Amino acid sequence: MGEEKKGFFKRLVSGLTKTRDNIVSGMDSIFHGFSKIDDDFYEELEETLIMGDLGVRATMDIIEDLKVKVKEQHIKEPIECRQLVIDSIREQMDVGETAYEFENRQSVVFVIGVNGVGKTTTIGKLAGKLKAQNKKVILAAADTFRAAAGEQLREWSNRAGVEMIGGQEGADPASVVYDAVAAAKARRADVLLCDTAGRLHNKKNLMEELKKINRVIDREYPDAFRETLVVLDATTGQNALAQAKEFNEVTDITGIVLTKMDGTAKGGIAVAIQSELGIPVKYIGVGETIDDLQKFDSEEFVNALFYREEERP
Ligand SMILES: Nc1nc2c(ncn2[C@@H]2O[C@H](COP(=O)(O)OP(=O)(O)OP(=O)(O)O)[C@@H](O)[C@H]2O)c(=O)[nH]1
Ligand SMILES: [Mg+2]
Repeated sequence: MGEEKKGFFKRLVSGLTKTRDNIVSGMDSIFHGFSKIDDDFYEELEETLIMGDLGVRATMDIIEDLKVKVKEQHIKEPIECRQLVIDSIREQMDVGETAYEFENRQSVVFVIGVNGVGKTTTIGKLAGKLKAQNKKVILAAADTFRAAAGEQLREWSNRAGVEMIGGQEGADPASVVYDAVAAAKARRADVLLCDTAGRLHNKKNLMEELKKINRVIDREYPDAFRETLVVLDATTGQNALAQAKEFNEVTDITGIVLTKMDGTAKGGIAVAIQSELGIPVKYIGVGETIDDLQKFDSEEFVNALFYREEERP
């Protein structure tokens, strides 16, 4: 592992401490507490995974998978199931190889989510990452609902050293995006990142506005590769899942960004979201600074989630 990667992994491990304590202690007491693999064992395990916010569907899949393997491999000891459960989650969470294609294409990243989940912060962090790869990045400040929103994005654009296109408070967000697309074309930008409002006068308004912005991008920038990221706050657990479902009705979501994974005990929600929606979690936020966004790596994730410091493989 390179030094930078090591640093990221460390942050991930420390960010997931509460989630790990939550899930691992429960699992350990089952794996060590049961002397044989029976219905009670499976029931307890099921309960622990659900309590760990992995969701009903993912939990059922994991248990089914485990039962098959236990039978096939003639496993007798509960403790042997531990690794099987971990492997099962890792396989389920694999994002696939094409997940970050937008980084290498001329693309528009449309970032949506309810208020306060971390959209603007995530865009700032992403801009920093892309800039570090020598990409030409432009930010579109399409949250014109609050005056402070544009200023907040401006700060991030300065921090990341990228350009931002904004509008006055109350300006039509779709027209800001229209201008930003024109700028992206004129300057041959690699990636255009669009920030959006998380709250309007009501939810219907918000959804209609997002559709409108989406249409502008489709119409004005048809050649651009499209990435639509829904940002979800991991601390809200099952609520995050419900939000993702709603946004998925408005537009085709291509990925999830799960923020505030640091300090939450509900990090297992990443597994639930992937399993229930079939949409990959592509990034996770583990803090408030520009370096605190990581690509989702299922191997690292399960390692950080399940192994305590002293037993990490
Ligand atoms: N601890 C932690 N805080 C985060 C993370 N991501 C964002 N935040 C914080 O969450 C708060 C809200 O972040 P914003 O980026 O403003 O959220 P937003 O979705 O743009 O909010 P609206 O524009 O109001 O819809 C800020 O205080 C951020 O610093 C994260 O990964 N970890
Ligand atoms: Mg914002």
